[in-house]
Amino acid sequence: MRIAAISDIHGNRFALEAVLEDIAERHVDVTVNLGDILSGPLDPVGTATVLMPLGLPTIRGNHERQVLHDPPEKLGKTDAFTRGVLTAQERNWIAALPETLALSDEVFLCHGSPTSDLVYFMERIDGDRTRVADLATVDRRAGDCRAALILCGHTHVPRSLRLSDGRLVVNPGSVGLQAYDDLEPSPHSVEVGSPHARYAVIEKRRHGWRAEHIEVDYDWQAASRQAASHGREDWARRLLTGWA
Ligand SMILES: [Mn+2]
Repeated sequence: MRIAAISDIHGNRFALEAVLEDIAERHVDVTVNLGDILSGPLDPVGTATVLMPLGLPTIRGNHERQVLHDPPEKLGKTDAFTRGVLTAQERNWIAALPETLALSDEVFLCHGSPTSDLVYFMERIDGDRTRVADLATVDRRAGDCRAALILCGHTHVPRSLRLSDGRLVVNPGSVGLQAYDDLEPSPHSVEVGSPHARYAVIEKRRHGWRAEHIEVDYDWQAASRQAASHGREDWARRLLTGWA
């Protein structure tokens, strides 16, 4: 079984199309999408137009929830832009997505952790940065999820950790956004440090699941220009550099 995992596309159609082309050459059995799909000052509708006909096993992220349900005064600039451009077709699509999904007895999909779309599963915030969390903490966050392979997204940091009982937790990183700032739970930056789109291929081998993290060249200049044209110099800079 070979699985391609994509996550945190954030409306970046340029990055998504490059990643899908790369996946097409890798002979996977299934591609799964781990949420935060459309929210971004780029091309939310175009991104949905590429994804909807593919029918990939897909879960929603916190941004799908926020775009659909947050009251206007709570909505950030990026989610507000996204809400403004989505039509009923895209709204209905994301509204129907599950929060988590058991792909099989062995493979579980979640956005943050198995119990929350906001928890950083494998990271902890240290000052204004994130670091890898200790294994006991990651174990605790896995809760009673017994799947041998747990796929998550949300932090945009490509990472794989093996828990003490052998379960593998994999975050493929972000397809569409390699750096961001957040104020919750305290102000911090996340930065991958390069602009490449990220995803992962996870394969079941004789001794268990193994992840390969992949970076993909794409036209990040075009993505950056698109963000700038929508008044988002902050996104334009991050897309171009991978630094916050
Ligand atoms: Mn995200």
